[in-house]
Amino acid sequence: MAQPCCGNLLLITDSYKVSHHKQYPPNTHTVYSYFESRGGVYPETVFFGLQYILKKYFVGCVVTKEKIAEAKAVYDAHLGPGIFNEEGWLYIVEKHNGRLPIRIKAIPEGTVVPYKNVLFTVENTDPNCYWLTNYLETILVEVWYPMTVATQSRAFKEVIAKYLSETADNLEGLPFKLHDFGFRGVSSVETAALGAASHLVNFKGTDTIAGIVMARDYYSCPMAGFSIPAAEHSTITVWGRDKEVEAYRNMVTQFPNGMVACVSDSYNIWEACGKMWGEELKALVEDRGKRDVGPLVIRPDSGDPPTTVLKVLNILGEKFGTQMNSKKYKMLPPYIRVIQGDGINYDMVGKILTHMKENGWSADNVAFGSGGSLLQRVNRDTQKCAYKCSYALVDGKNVNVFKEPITDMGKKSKKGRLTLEHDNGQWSTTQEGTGNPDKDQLVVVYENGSLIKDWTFDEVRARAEIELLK
Ligand code: AOY
Repeated sequence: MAQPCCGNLLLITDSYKVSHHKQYPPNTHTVYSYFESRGGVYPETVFFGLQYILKKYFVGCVVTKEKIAEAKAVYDAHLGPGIFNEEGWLYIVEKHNGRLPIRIKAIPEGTVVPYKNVLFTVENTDPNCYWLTNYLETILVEVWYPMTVATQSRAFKEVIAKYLSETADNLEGLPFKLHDFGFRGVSSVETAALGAASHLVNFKGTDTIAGIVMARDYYSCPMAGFSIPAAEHSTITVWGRDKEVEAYRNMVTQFPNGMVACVSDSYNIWEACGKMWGEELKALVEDRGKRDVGPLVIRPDSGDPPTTVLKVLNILGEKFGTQMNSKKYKMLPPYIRVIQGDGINYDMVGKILTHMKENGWSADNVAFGSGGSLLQRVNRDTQKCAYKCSYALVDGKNVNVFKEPITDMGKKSKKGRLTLEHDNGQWSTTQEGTGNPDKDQLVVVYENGSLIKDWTFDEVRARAEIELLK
């Protein structure tokens, strides 16, 4: 069975919204709402993910008599009879062939915008459908998730780039420095797809296949992310504790060419690095260097991450030797690297890289894996995302619509029609329709059932690129 209700947009809303069509003043003709990040953890937001929502839920004939009948049955039983706007929805079927009479203008996906700016606007294009603009809030605000994951992943990228620029020969390795391990740690497959695609806006390493499929199907990207053969604990421990070294030997033998990663903390990470990789299997590992195939990547998976990574580097450095790079930091030989995938969040990356730097190690020796923190430890408040009505046309009069609660001025909303302007590096949202439409960065992405802009993943990535790489 497919996911419940994803086939019926009428059911993808909050219960109370089903009663809102009765609550507007008489002769309301236009309701205009906007979406913004009102603040939050990261001062700049990467806008991403609206196109998925539009393609999946909004494009084409999304209202039918059958869907209306289904929704009416649900809402009559759930809210009581006579609340659901059957007439309004039937009008959309009859007058608009089931296509939504809605216009959405949005900042092009991948654009990096400081918080407190409008990111998209929504309005009805048929005055009879004034009630529709905010019926759609629930699903549209779900863009907070891909947007927030893309934003946080980009912040990871900035901190890793900073340490690479200080301690590495170059930034070439950056796209593969943060690998997505998060598939199992998210609440659903749709979450995995969205979150992983959002991470791939900034990076190219992932184990979350759902994101690759999403970038392919919704953003025309043939292959958005890459991975390598890698061990899990079971494929090592099933050999038995006394055969751990044989399990490792098998890894480098089965995957003789190209990179291979091997989790090495099943019993004793220090012995695995020192005695097994560093002595018994040393010649096999060095041989990868002689043949110039990809490196062996050793993965610790427990312990205090900064301490563990440093100790693993020190042991491997003692056994395999080190070289000084152009910035005077130590590098392991090119055939051996480390990936830390346990306990990785934004703060921990900085802690590990500082500890390495203080001990003379280049950031280029390591990559990171992140799961739950990357894809699931975010919520709508991370960037304080909200959708608010700012303008209405009522009885032929323009109304500036806003809230300004004395109990929390952080929740005050913008007024009137909005434009998002970008002038010599500065972003600003102009309110009350006073902005210069020629400078407006918002573009029509959806109108009356059609997708007007179809951004590619390459375009999204180019816009989101960090300054150090521009
Ligand atoms: N993957 C790099 C390639 C991926 C993974 C996935 C949960 C990889 C591990 C690795 O090297 O070790 C999901 C945990 C690990």
